[in-house]
Amino acid sequence: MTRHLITSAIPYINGIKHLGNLVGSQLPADLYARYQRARGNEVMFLCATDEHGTPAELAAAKAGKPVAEYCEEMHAVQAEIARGFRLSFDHFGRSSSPQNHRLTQHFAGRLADAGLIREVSEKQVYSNADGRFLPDRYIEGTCPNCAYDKARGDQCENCTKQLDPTDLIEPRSAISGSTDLEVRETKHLYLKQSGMRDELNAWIDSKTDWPILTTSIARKWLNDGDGLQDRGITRDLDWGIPVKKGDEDWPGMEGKVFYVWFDAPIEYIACAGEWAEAHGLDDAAWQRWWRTDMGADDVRYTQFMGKDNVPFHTLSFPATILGSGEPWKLVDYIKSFNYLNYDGGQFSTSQGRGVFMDQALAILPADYWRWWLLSHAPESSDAEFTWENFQASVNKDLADVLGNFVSRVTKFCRSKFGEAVPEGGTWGAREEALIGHLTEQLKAYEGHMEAIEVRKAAASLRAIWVAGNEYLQDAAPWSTFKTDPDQAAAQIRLALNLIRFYAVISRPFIPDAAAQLLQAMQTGDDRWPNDLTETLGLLAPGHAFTVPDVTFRKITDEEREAWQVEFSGTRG
Ligand code: B3M
Ligand code: ZN
Repeated sequence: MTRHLITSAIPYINGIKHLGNLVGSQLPADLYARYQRARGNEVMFLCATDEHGTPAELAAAKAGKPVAEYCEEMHAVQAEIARGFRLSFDHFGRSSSPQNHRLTQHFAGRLADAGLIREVSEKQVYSNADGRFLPDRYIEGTCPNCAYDKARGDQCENCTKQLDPTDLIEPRSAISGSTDLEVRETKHLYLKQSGMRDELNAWIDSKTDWPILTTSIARKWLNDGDGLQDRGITRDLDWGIPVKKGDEDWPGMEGKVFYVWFDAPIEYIACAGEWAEAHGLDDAAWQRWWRTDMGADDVRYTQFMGKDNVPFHTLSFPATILGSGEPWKLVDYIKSFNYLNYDGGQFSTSQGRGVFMDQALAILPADYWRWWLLSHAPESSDAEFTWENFQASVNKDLADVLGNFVSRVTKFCRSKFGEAVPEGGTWGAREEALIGHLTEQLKAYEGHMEAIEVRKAAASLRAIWVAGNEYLQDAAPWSTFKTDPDQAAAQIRLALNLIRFYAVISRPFIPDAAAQLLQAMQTGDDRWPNDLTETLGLLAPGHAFTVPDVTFRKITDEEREAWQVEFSGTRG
């Protein structure tokens, strides 16, 4: 038995995520966690909301709520949607948890003691009316390039020009609108990660089995000019984790918080602490996942994320962990994803373009989305969601291939033999050939799942479903029945066992359908198949079953067209 620690990039708190976010981290992480559990391994699957930083503050302000209250509400909303998609987190934590406060301050203290932190004086815009420093995006004014009057201090949304706050004409505070601004000196902490280049390079070099997408991004940032610059890890914000050195105050850092990208990855660890607390367990219970001196040396740790998050996970977070000098578990494998595009453009949270997680669930059950998204995961390149493609995949793979197989087999059996596995007949060459073929296909499927080749795994699974259909077509028990009912019984017995087999191996992709099929087959036996001859005889003659309701329905052209129109604009 292996122990798998699995984390998904933690989604920002500011709003509901779109399907592109989902397929880039949480969903494939769930697929892998479910697969490893199904193989009998011990799994700790963690995710959380990323609650700090300016986007959280801005979203709360827009919602007219105190940030803490906004975050609490949005956490509950995201947790509910995650349940809707059947994301099987062992814990869905919060980066604002007390555990993360303590741990983030602890890491900062260790890094300071190791001489890896330096203080830097900077000039920053201060708003007298608001009584605070303003981050770049909190300053608005007229764009010097295109005269757009709502340009932000970091960028003009209208002409996309990157800006400095001092470039803006008539700058004002985005919070109060006040123009009473001045430039003041302020001190910040920097993590001296530039000095760790050799150590990080050696670490990345040792990861020869990582996806090229992951290592190429890491190498680019490590070795291209200023990629590994020292990073500011503090900010002048109200909301966040107060800057402290362990549990001591940090002179000169009063009123400042850690930068969101410093504390967010630390939440992966803190989340395990939250999990332990939620289950009334002690520190040793979570530390055996995270500390190599507490048993985590035999843990395999896999992270899932979109490609834009790779630099933080291959450079900054490892620098934090290595720099602490403490025996924390480092990641063993980073699975990263390209982008999913939406119907000729990009999914966009800020513009509300595409399909968002709550909207998707309002249209169709989770399994339909899980299947499409995973079988089209943007692995080797960007992928695109179109409604035509979605309709075609659902109708073909789920309704025609899998759903139809289940319905034909169970209904035929009910009408000719009754609602129990029929007796009589024996397997012949056709059945042996099918078992041989399925054994090979299953091995391929398992190989792709182990390697986290998501699209290939989906293709193998589909091939296994297809093989059952072809067998049924070829054996044609409905005609066999007329001349040799015993033979037809043996064929249907095999086919009913295939339904159970499909339920077990398809569960990581389509958990609800799998549960429905196991229930229809009236079995709680969800053991992963080992020897297929044995597996396909588990439901013995006389075992009762029921005909399930439609497992997957088809998407009609009218529905597709209506959704195309409904989701062609942007969300308000
Ligand atoms: N919240 C960015 C994102 O959702 C960020 C990930 C943090 S992972 C520690 O894409
Ligand atoms: Zn502009």
